[in-house]
Amino acid sequence: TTTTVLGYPRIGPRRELKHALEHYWADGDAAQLEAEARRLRAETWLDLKARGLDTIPGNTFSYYDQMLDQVHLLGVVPDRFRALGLSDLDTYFAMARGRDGVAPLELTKWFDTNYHYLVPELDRDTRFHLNPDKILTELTEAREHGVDLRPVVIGPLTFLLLSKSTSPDFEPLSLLNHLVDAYADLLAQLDAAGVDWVQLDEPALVQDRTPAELDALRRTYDKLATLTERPRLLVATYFGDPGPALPVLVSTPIDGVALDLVSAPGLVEQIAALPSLQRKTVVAGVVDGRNVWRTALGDALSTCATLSGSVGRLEISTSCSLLHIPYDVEVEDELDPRVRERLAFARQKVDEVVLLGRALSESIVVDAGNTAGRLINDEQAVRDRVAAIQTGDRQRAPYDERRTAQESIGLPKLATTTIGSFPQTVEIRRARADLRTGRIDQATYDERMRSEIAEVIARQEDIGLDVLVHGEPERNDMVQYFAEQLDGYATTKLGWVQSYGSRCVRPPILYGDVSRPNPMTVRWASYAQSLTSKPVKGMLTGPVTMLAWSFVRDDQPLQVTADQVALALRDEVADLVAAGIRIIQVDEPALRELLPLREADRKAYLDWSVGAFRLATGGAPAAVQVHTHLCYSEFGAVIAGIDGLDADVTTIEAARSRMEVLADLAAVGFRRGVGPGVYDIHSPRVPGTEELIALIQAALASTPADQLWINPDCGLKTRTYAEVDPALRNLTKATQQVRTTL
Ligand code: THG
Ligand code: ZN
Repeated sequence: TTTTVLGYPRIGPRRELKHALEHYWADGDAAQLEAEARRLRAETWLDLKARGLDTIPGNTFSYYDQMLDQVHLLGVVPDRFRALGLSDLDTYFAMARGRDGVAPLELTKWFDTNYHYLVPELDRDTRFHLNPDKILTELTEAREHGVDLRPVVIGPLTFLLLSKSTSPDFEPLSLLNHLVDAYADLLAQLDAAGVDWVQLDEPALVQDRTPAELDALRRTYDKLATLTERPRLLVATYFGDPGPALPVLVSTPIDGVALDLVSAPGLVEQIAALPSLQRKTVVAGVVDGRNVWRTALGDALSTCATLSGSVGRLEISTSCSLLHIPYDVEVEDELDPRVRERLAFARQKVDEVVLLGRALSESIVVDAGNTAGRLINDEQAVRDRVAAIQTGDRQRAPYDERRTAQESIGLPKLATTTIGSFPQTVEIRRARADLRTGRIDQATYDERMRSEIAEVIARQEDIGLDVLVHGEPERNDMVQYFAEQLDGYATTKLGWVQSYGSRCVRPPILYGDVSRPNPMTVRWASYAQSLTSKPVKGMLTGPVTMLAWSFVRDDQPLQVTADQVALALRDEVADLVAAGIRIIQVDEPALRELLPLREADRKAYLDWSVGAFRLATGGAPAAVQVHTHLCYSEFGAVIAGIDGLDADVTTIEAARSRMEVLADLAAVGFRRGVGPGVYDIHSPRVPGTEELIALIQAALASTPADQLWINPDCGLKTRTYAEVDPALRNLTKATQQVRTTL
């Protein structure tokens, strides 16, 4: 038995790569960036080797994203970037970030993780031009450190299935034969460079695939695996069960397959039933690569022992790349030790894999006193409360009744509002940093936040918005802010995980039963409301997003955890109502993100996720208006769920898709309030009044005026006042002009 991992974080234990990238983008010193990248790669390889891992994955480093690397590897850079005439490195970053008015590649979620990749663009004229310099250089670099790598490359099928067609009536999959030729060339070059194994990642196989796609799978690997000049081929699937793709894949003459036994434990039985695996290597993903809990080593060991009888050769591994978890739990010296002893970040996961390998080959007994799985913060009161939830708790008064009751709020047609956050100025960030380091005390900090709120309220009154917000200056991140105040949640100091490019998040860790010791937002909301006669929205993060952007416990169904969080939010809603707040927004930007990869699992997900939202908001009286906000414009699969949330008003991203989502909503009979964003906050551009009028009129074509709200796409925290102020003034001006035509 040998040991490996499918991939490793690359941003650096202290986000060194982020800082190096941001320096490069500011000052253009490529040599400095390259030196830092080389140092980080070497550090990773040497650490993995020192920890005792047998096989070390290569090509896991990336300046920005592994799909973007693949665009470079295959020479499929769209013409608009080539035309810029930049160096290879700057062309690469132009695809990631855009440049000189040229729009970047689209960014989208990597399966059901919180990582985002850049979407390759392919058209009917696309031809592949192999460019393997990055992979080959890293092989040489690693050898200088005495390390032989197993290069990791995205497989041809997943590459095409995740790419976007930019020609009408053109399917990227029709490029498969050309692409397989390019991979054949790559394999020959890797073989010539002395590579023993190559890992081709095919996570697209854990999604629903058509018979034609399964046929393409068979053809691809029959062809690649019958080549004579090639390293041994390991095909990796992860994030789920490859289902019918597995027998197809293993019927081809590939040498090994990596399987995610954490997300699909049932695979163990399937493996035993596939005789072709008796001649292949199975890389068993028994250590969870995307969550932070220590592994129950005894269980993992018995899985491995079972498998070793039914496969040609067993290699122990993580379920997926460790890209999705932080580097090292040892540096988290402020974590409650009872929480910390249950955690394993990337370095500790490697140690677990190595330990399992030793235990299996040397028959060592592992860690009987393992703390994995033991719950701390077990709150019987919380569990009792979840057990006592009634159907009626998720049900507000009928919409017509609510609508009448809410007339007392006194809103005009085409009511204007914003999504919640206002620009996080340098002063706000400084105040937060100063509080953390003790330079200012809590009272001084609170005073600074209050004066910021007063300014934000005054500005909104001046702009003429109808429903105001306090601007959220006190919040670092919409999930972390609540996690810090809830029991059962821990936050980390350095637990950074790459979200996209140089951007990272520190997902909080939900480790036990969740409850709310104190009100979390009431004092800020009621202070803001005391400054104005216009309604101020109370702002909360919904239960699904609180889970989606955290590491969650794996010892109970997500649904139960979601209901615990929902009950805490329900209490917050009650306190906001008691404090006189008449509009409460519960954001669920991540509702779309946790959607299961397979169609068959989606209904159950939407049932519990929508149910949790309704539990959080179900206690709001009829006269209180509940809003929700959802990010991203791809709503197709969740549109019925959005209706199911039963919010009085839903604000969504729509500016970039020209209001198409409204027609989709009308098609499912959605008749509550809707605020399609008329202003794309992801761009610094200030929209003009005429353009906004046109968008509002386009929206009115499918939505009645008393149902329509006018607002930006998303929160304004990443923008500056120089952009936000004129944009909002144009927004209210455009709205007033359209109102006169109603
Ligand atoms: N919060 C959390 N998770 C998220 C988002 C969020 N996941 C999905 C989506 N939003 C990801 N988008 C971003 C956008 C910006 C940044 C990260 C993820 C970002 N991060 C800062 C950086 O890397 O410099 C660090 C922010 C911090 O100090 O906490 O800019 O909104 N939880
Ligand atoms: Zn948003």
